[in-house]
Amino acid sequence: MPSCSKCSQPAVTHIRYSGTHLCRDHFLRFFEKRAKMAVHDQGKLPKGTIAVALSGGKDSVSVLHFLHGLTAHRPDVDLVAISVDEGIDGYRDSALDICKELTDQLNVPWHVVTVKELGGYTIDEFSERDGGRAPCSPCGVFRRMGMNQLARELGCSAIATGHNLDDTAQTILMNVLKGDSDRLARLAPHNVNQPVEGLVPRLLPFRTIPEKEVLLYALLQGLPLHHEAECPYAEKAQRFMLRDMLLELEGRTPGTRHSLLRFHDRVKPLLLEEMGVADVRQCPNCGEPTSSDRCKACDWKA
Ligand code: Q46
Ligand code: ZN
Ligand code: ZN
Repeated sequence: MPSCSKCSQPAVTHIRYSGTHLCRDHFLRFFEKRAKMAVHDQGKLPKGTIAVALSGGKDSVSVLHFLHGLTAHRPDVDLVAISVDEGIDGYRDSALDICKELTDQLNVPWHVVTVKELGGYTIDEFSERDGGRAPCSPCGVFRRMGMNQLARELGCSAIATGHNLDDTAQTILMNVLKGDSDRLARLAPHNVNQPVEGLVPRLLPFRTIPEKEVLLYALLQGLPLHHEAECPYAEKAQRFMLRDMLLELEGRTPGTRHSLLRFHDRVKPLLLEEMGVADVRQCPNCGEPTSSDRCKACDWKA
């Protein structure tokens, strides 16, 4: 590896889309600068308690570590970690051990809710009920619901998640392909200063940072992280097909993921203006916010 483009130290990485080689210190500075800028662009860190969605993977342990450092001198901000245990045999348990280890290390309170408590079935059971199909729809629905409920009960002003550039670009593309302009308009990040009734706004500090760089950050910081293979349902999930597609496109045309993000940033305000945010109402069944007559979680429970 050649030396750093900014100093004489050996480089630890090559940032292809900017054409620079960076040493450990310059990489960490470059990484945190973009994460701070994303927080700033999303309305700055709100006062009070911020929930950090923690799964034990590289993204979530990194975002907890980053925010722990960022709030160390902010007596007006507290962190709390929240996790949803989906009930996926052989996959989630070891990840929860990592969550325990890191929250103990950082002295951050940690709360867990299970999909079984929320929806009456584990994600494995939802898959069985659905003829063995990938249970990603109920998984996403109950994860969002669990995070929102926990954060609301804990009085949190925002939920920070570790979503990186690759995740964000995949979600945008997935909703474009489904033609779901409603979801596109409501996708996180939200402006933490303009919350929607019943919905705790999402903060995505790493949304402009590629997945590979988040992994490097976690490794360079020596964070405990879940190395298990992917979720056993990942192979069947559309998201993972899009991940491979996007990586191929990125290989041919570096900057593709950033372009998708910029596209969404420009289109989102236009969609919101056209649809309005006011039609979020309470589900008559469970009281959770929804844009339809009944929320998706209640549909799955039925
Ligand atoms: S955890 Fe859940 Fe993912 Fe597994 S069941 Fe699908 S959505 S693949 S990110
Ligand atoms: Zn350097
Ligand atoms: Zn409901």
